[in-house]
Amino acid sequence: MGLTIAKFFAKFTSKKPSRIVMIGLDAAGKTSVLYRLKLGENVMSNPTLGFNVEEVQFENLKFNIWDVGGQKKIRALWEHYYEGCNAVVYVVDCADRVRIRCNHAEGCDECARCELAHVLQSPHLENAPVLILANKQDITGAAKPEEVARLLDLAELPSARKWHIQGCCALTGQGLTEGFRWLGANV
Ligand SMILES: Nc1nc2c(ncn2[C@@H]2O[C@H](COP(=O)(O)OP(=O)(O)O)[C@@H](O)[C@H]2O)c(=O)[nH]1
Ligand SMILES: [Mg+2]
Repeated sequence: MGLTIAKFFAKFTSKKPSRIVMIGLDAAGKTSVLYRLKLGENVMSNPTLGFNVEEVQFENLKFNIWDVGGQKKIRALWEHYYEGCNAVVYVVDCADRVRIRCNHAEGCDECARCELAHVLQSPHLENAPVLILANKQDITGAAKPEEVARLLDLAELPSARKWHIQGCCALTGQGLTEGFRWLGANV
């Protein structure tokens, strides 16, 4: 995994400063993915903004990570992190089927599907490719990537949006190389 991930990062770090936002519901596995990437120290965790954002800087590349979900009121604050963003990594807990998709006709601000839809409405993210990490594939009964794609309505995204769904396990790192390889090729 190391070499491919290194190549992926080289692609970013050779150019102007890059920004990736990694988001998802709480407990989806964002911090675990980051840890697996072994990018270095968690340089900042800032709860004073009204939400807790992890910031990891690796050479010229900056990762901002936070939990979406149940935070409708502070959504405007996220825009600051979306600005100049080159890519989105959206992490989904595939073992937590109840929270992948709500059954409210009018939507909600708690499930993975509705939150992704909100996030992608940001004008700053208009051209950003989206890597969806269908995490926790090691858990028996977890929804498979194809099913998650359906539950998230990915096929309904505008045709200009580049997206890719990748099954993975953040604990072992399985699938992360493939996922980030796609991202590297599509930024
Ligand atoms: N079985 C399993 N557990 C995972 C996986 N990824 C994360 N977890 C666990 O899920 C919990 C939440 O993970 P964390 O990375 O803190 O989620 P975050 O809130 O999105 O940052 C922790 O107990 C992790 O150990 C995975 O791929 N498989
Ligand atoms: Mg976390």
